[in-house]
Parts: sequence; C-alpha cells; structure tokens
Amino acid sequence: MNAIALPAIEFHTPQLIGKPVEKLVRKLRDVQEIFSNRKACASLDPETVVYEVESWFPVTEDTEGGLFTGITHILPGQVGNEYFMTKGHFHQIRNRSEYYFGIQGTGMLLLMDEDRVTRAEKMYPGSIHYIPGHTAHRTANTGNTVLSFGAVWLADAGHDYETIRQQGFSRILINLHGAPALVKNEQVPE
Ligand code: S6P
Ligand code: ZN
Repeated sequence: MNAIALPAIEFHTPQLIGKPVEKLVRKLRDVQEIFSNRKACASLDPETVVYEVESWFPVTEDTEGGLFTGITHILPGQVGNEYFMTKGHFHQIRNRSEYYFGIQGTGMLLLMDEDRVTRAEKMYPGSIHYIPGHTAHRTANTGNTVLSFGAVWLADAGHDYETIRQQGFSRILINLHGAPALVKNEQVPE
C-alpha cells in the first residue's frame, strides 16, 4: 500500500505554516530608497517593519516548469503621503508571469509594462490578479489593517530589482484626501 502523507506546507489564513517556509522581513531601513519623500522617511523609525514574505520553494530555482508560492503581508502605514509598499520587480526572465490573490485587507497592485505604462488593480479578499510577463509589479497597502496576498510564480523566473531601483515606476500611489491616487512620479523620466 502507498503511504499517504500530509502536505509539507499548509495555508492557514493568512499564513503559510510548516517547514521549510522561508521568511523575509523588510524594514524601513531596507527599503527607504523606494519612497519619494526622503525627509518623511528619515523622520520614521528605521526598524519599522514595512512587509514580510513567507515563501515555499519546493524545487530549486533553476527548475523549468516548477512553481513557487508565498504570502506577503504589508503593514498599514505611510511615508509622507505614499502608502507602505513592496520594492517591486520585473522577473529576471522577462516573459515569466505570476498570479496574486487577495487574502485580507485592501491594497493596490501596480503593474508597469516595458514602455513604462503603469496601471493599478484593487486588491481585496478574494481578488485574483494575473501579472503578465514583461510587467513590473509592486503592491501597496491602502487600508488601516494588514494587507495579505498570496502569490504563485515560476521557479526559474528570478527577480530583477535593479531596473526598478534605477528607474522607479512611472507612477506612484499616494493618499490624496483620504483615497488612493495614481500620480506621475516626478523623480523619474516619463
Ligand atoms: C515573487 C512575488 C512576491 C514578492 C513579494 C515582495 O515573484 O512577486 O512574493 O516577492 O510580494 O515583493 P518584492 O518586490 O519585494 O519582491
Ligand atoms: Zn514577482
């Protein structure tokens, strides 16, 4: 008779549980350069947690056809009028797509194509987001509670943070009179 086992990892809203879940914590000091208002950033505690990522890598990174999964939790908060958000990235292999799905809280997914055209999709519990290849993606928490969302991406996708570090997104998401607004990023070329 074949053995029947529990899965290695379980999904308990809103966390990945089990071994070997890998946890990454991004504090303000790690991501300060992503925010437009450096002065506002400097006035906040650099030890403030901005977001955490729990990931499961069941295969190695070079496995063509393999899949990874993870949950990101973005804390509520702002740097100046800009919401707490992730660094954002293109995939190293540009054509690699990804799924995001909202679990708790509310936010926005920023999607920027290679022509630097940026759009945003609302995230909420139950929302599903298809991130096409060749598209940089960044998420922001626009609510007063933790935003948690799941992700599934191809194991060999890789992450290109450098392009975003150098060129930024063409639009930033700010709190304008109490509501999220996608506005031109004045610090980068169009
Ligand atoms: C991986 C996927 C997510 C992000 C996470 C943090 O491809 O898109 O797991 O890694 O949301 O964002 P970032 O931009 O700091 O990696
Ligand atoms: Zn990604």
